[in-house]
Amino acid sequence: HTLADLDARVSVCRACPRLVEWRETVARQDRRASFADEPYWGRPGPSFGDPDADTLIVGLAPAANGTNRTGRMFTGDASGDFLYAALHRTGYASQPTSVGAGDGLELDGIRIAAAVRCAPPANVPTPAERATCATWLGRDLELLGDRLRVIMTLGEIGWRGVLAATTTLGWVVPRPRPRFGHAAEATLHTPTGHPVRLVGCYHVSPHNTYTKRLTPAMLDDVLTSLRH
Ligand code: DU
Ligand code: SF4
Repeated sequence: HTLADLDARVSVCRACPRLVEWRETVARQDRRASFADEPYWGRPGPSFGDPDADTLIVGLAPAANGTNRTGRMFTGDASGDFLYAALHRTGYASQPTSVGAGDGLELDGIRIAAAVRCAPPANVPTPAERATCATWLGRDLELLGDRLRVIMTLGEIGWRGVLAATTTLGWVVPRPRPRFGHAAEATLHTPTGHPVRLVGCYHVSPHNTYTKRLTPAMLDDVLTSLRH
């Protein structure tokens, strides 16, 4: 299987009934007024970016009117605008904005995934939904293989999703389990002994960016540190 096969398969997943209902209801009848006439994706969000990436960014979950509308990770909402501007400033993205399919955006060296691929009500997935979707994250990790050097998570849900997925895959995860924090770091090892850095970053949600808990400079610093 290739990453393109994986993207196709995750796009039709229906494993979490509550999230299937929510993603489809928003897409069908609860669109934000400003997007009322637009087509909505209404499905799980596949990962996006460079298939030869050595760096994986892991977010929380699609926004109901963001990725759930555009079908691309972090695309179509304020969180994504903040993230892609930073990826462009730090040389990972070909342009500072992500609008959706056909806009010409390419990422270089980076792939973006999420701990949960379907938009959850109030942006809060249940523990069972997180556990179920960790399987898809694990498949992304397996397909990136030994090219993968760094995983950066935006927020604690992503951090925990990575620890769950890698533990299931038989990676060596430090004990006690590393704790999430902004610029927190740990080293995981794949079953073949290949080291992978895990780096934490506060999530790019408006809750964090409007209050300046996460500033553009803080995000740029973490992104730049991924290259070291
Ligand atoms: O069709 P494709 O070349 O595999 O690209 C699919 C999708 O992935 C495209 O919308 C751009 C993105 N992408 C990227 O961001 N960086 C790459 O190096 C290659 C593809
Ligand atoms: Fe499938 Fe993940 Fe969506 Fe659940 S959240 S339905 S596991 S893609």
